[in-house]
Amino acid sequence: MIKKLTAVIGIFLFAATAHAQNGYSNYAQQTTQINTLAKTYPQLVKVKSIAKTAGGKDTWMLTIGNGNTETKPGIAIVGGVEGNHLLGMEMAIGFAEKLLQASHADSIKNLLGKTSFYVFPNMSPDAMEQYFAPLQYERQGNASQTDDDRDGKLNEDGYDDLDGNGKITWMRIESPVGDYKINPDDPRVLIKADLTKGEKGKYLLLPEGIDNDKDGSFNEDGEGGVWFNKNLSFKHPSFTQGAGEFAVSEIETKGLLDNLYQLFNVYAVVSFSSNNNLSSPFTYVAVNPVPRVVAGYLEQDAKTNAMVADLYNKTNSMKDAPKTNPAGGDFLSWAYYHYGRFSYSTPGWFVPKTKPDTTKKEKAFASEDIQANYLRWATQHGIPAVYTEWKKITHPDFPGQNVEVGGLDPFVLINPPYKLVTEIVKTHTDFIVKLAGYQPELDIINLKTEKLGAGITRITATVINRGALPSHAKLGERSYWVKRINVKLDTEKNQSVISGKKIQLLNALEGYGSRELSWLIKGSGKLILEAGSPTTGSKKMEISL
Ligand SMILES: [Ca+2]
Ligand SMILES: [Ca+2]
Ligand SMILES: [Ca+2]
Ligand SMILES: [Ca+2]
Repeated sequence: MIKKLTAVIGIFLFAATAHAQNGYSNYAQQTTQINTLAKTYPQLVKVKSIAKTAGGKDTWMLTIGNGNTETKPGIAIVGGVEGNHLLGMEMAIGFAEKLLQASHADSIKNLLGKTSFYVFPNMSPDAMEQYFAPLQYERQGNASQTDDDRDGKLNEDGYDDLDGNGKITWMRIESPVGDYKINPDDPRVLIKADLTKGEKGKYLLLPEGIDNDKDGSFNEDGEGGVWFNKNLSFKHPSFTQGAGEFAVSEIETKGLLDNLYQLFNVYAVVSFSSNNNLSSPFTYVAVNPVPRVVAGYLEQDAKTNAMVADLYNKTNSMKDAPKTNPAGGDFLSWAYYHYGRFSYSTPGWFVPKTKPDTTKKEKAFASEDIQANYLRWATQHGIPAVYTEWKKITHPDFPGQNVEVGGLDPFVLINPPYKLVTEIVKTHTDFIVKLAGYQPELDIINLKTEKLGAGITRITATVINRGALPSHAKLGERSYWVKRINVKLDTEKNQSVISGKKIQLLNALEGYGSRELSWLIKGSGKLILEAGSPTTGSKKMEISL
């Protein structure tokens, strides 16, 4: 339930401030952009809906490539992993647009001939529309109905726009048990009082709202059901808000997984979310992989992550984004642990650390605080309307207490001003194109035949990976969903394999790695040696005995 207490003031303020981030596409605009690509480049793009959400919205998938896309190694790109992250959707659609706009250039023409791209631009189409709604707040949940606090009532206590400005910000309540204080570096925001330094808090800090059902919790069950980035199967956070009744309970989650599981050729998954292993890679922790259920990066995959992160940081200027610890049920983890592929995610943008502008008498901050840093960054860059002045209100749950509503606006910490989006899309498109340049590629070299007498020939050959990426994630060796390298000798009727395997599967070949193989064959004539896998492509050679 959402109430507007002071609607008249609200309309006025809403018009003045709510769309400081104008420019992001809503769902209808995204749909138009996607279908325009399919019309403009019919030879290179196929669009389909993988699911219709509980909110009645199609979840789109674009297949980009030349000819038979499933026979080439591929990269999947996923946006809208979190419903409040509009930037990620722009990045995914923007990648498709930039790539196709450049498809006449030889380099991209060649790329589309050897790599397929699968773009899922928006996995949270229900939630993202809250950005464009009359009441703006950061929403992650889709339109499925959920009883988030399991009290038998649905959507009984959502946010309330107490100052009527059309967005949900914060409320601070003066209280002797408050754990927040005014940030001395910037009085517009609050920070946690440091009890270890003997500091005392002055305020309770809560998102703007009323305890509508008087159960003692604020805003615990509003509109918005299941979060895509909590609905996946690796460490599914069962019984928490937004996780869904069970893993992959949502039709759009299932639609994505059904499609990806059929794509054996996908070797890397790049997603855009608050999780980050690109500007700062995951590291190998020796103890983690020992248990039967792997819960940490394998050593070889951590090395690959470091190499890809290095490429990312050379291509991109996103700085200062923190390391993250995925919370479980998330897509980044699923794509590695359950899909068995190289999986990378980045928020795409993070508020850069500012330096004080001494000409304006700004001082260095005494404590690190993302909100104060953001406000100074916004001022230094002339970004308007990112903050709501604190204003005293009467709050039914805190009679006689001093309650104010205000603070940082929703969305601004994760979605930059729109004028920055073009450059972010460009650098991330460059990154994905360069990542495709690291693609594993199988070849056969040093083929030798030696006659040993009595009609027997020894064949030796080296199977190599010409790419910088390993042929598979090391973890993928344990997965049914990853096809390993198949090496096969196609013999004729008058030939027999005396030593060596006619068909053998190889484990992951490291980047630029090789494996020498040999066979003894009795007989004469020609035979075919073939090695390959969906993620590496394959190579065939004719051998004369
Ligand atoms: Ca409830
Ligand atoms: Ca408000
Ligand atoms: Ca409740
Ligand atoms: Ca409540």
